[in-house]
Amino acid sequence: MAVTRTFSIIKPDATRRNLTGAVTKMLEDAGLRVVASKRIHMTREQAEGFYAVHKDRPFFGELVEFMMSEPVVVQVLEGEDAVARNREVMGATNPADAAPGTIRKELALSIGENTVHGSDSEENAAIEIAFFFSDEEIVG
Ligand code: DAT
Ligand code: MG
Repeated sequence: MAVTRTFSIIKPDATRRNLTGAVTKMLEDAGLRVVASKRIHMTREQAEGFYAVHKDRPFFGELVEFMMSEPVVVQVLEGEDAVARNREVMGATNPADAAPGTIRKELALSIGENTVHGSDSEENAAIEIAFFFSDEEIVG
């Protein structure tokens, strides 16, 4: 397996509860390396653009409002098979369904306020990384 990159967001429910470090530690303990990181307060344009794939879903409005509600930390993570490794440590979308030891099981509040985003494919990882980071901001 090759060393690859994925894109992660520490969501507003986590920054609000001062869990940026706790989430990052779980990512690092899972073998992922933070090669870029910044704290931002998403604009409506950013939140709507980033989640455009979900624009016809009933929860889209709620999702956009949530992502704009407090600062987030956007990160690029690097490691062996990073997309799959990150999805594994994140756990299922709904924390009620997430496996013990995963970030969402241990820390998430609900299916909406679920602590972390992670890319779902290498193709989307590249798109999502480019949405928030320039090449110069990523230091591997
Ligand atoms: P994931 O974040 O696990 O990739 P997704 O891409 O299906 O999940 O959905 C994106 C986000 O939208 C998810 O993290 C939280 C929110 N969401 C998904 N399904 C939802 C639902 N049924 N009710 C409220 N929010 C939901
Ligand atoms: Mg998704």
